Amino acid sequence: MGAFTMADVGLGGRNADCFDPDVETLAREPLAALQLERLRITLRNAYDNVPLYRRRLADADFAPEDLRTLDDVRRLPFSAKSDLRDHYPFGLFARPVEALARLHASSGTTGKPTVVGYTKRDLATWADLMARSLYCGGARRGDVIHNAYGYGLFTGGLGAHYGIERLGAVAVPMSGGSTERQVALIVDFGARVLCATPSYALAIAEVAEGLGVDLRASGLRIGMFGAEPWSEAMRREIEARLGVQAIDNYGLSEIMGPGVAVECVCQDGLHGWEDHFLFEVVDPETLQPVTEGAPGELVITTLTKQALPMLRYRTRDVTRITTAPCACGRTHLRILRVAGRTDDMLIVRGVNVYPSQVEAVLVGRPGIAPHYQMVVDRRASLDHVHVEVEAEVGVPVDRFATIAQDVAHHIKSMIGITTEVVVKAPGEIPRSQGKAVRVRDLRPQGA
Ligand code: DLL
Repeated sequence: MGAFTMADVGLGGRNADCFDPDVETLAREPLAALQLERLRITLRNAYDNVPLYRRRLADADFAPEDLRTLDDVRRLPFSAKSDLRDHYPFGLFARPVEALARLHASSGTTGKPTVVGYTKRDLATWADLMARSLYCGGARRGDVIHNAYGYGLFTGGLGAHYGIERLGAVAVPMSGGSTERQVALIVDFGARVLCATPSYALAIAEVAEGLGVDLRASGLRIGMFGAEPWSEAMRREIEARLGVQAIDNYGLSEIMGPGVAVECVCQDGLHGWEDHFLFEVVDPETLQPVTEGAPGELVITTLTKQALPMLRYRTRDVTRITTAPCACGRTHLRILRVAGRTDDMLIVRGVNVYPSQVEAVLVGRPGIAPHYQMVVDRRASLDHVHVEVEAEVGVPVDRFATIAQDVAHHIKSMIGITTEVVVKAPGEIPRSQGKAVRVRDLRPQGA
C-alpha cells in the first residue's frame, strides 16, 4: 500500500484532480498576490478589533497601512498559546461573542483551556478546507467516511464532520471509544475512509484482529490520520494492518482545527493551504526565518479568519517547508511531517530527541508490539528515560530481557541516547482513543 502511479495523480497543473482546481493549482505569483491582499484585511481586522494586537503592533511601530509586501509579515509581532490563555476566554476575539456561531476549546495539561471561536463564514471556510483536504487524500463524493475523531470541544470530530458533508460524502459520526462497535460499523456500513488519530487507528486494527475481523478485506481504502505526531514506521504498520493508504493530516485549534495541511496521494509532504494561511519557519531561539528546507518552528498567520485572526502564531511544531512543485500538480507549499513539538522535546544528556524518533526505532522491531510510552525522571540532576514497550503476543517471558537489550541497543545506535527499556506483557501499555500519551514526565515541576 502507499504506492501510486502517475495515472493516480493526473498530469499536474490544470489537469490536476482537485476539489478546487483553480485555487489549488494557482501559480505561485498570483497566490502570493492573493495572500498579500488577504493579509491586509486580516491586519486591519486584528488592529481594529483586538486590543492586544493593536498594542503589540503599536509597540512594533507598525500600522496596517505599512504593509507593502509579503515579506513585511516579518515585522509583525508573534502570538502564542499563552496569549489565548492570558486573555481567557474571549480576549483575542475580533468579534463579540454574540456574533459567533461556535466555540471549541482544548484542555491542555495545565491551567486554563484555550478557547477558539468561529463566525458562520469561518465555519464555511473550515468545511471547504476540510473537504479539500479529504479530496486531496483521495476521498470522494459518495464515500462512506467513518469519523473516529472525538466529537465535542476538540476540533477533530466536528471539523472533519462538516468537511465530509461539504465534500458530498456520507458521514458516520462515530467519535472515539467503543472500539469493537467501531470495527463492526466500519465493516457493516462499508466505510471507504477512516478518520482517526494514528494511535487510535492502530487500536482499531488491534481490536479487529482480536475479533478475527480482517479489515484489509473490508471496503476500507484510505486513512486520514492526524492530531498527533507519528512516524513513517507507524505509517507502514497501519497501512499493512488496515489495508489503507495512510494520509497525514495536520491542523491546530488556534488556527482552525483539522484541514490546515494535508498530504496528497504522493505522500511526500503536506500541502498547506496558502490561500487561507501564511506559513513561515523560524529558528525557535532567534525567531529569525530559516532558509527554505531547513528545520525550525512553524509559524502561521491566518488570512481569512473573522472571529479569531492569528498573527504569526508560534505553533511549537517543528518541521521544514518546500515550495518545490509536487507531482500531483498542486502549487501550495508542503510542510514535511511534523516530528514533534518543542514542548515535547527531551534533552537526554545533551541530545535532543522527540518521542516520534523513538517510535521509528520501535515499530516493526521483532518481538515487540507498536505500543510504547516514555517515562522521564531525574536522578542526580541527570534526566533518565525509560522506554516501556510491549511484547508481541506469544513471546515467552524469558525472552523479555534479551528483547529489552536489543531495543536499547538500537535506540542508542540510531538516536544516540541511552535508555532503560522495559518490556511489558501484551496489553499493558494504555491504548489511546484519541491523542496518545507518549511521555510520562516524572521530573520535579519547574526543573
Ligand atoms: O489536533 C486538530 C486536528 C484534528 C488535526 C484532527 C488533525 C486531525 P489541537 O488539539 O489544537 O488540534 O492540537 C494541535 O496537535 O500543534 C501538533 O502539535 C499536533 N498535530 C496535529 N496534527 C498533527 C500531525 C488538532 N499530522 C497540535 N502530525 C499541533 C504531528 C500533529 N502533529
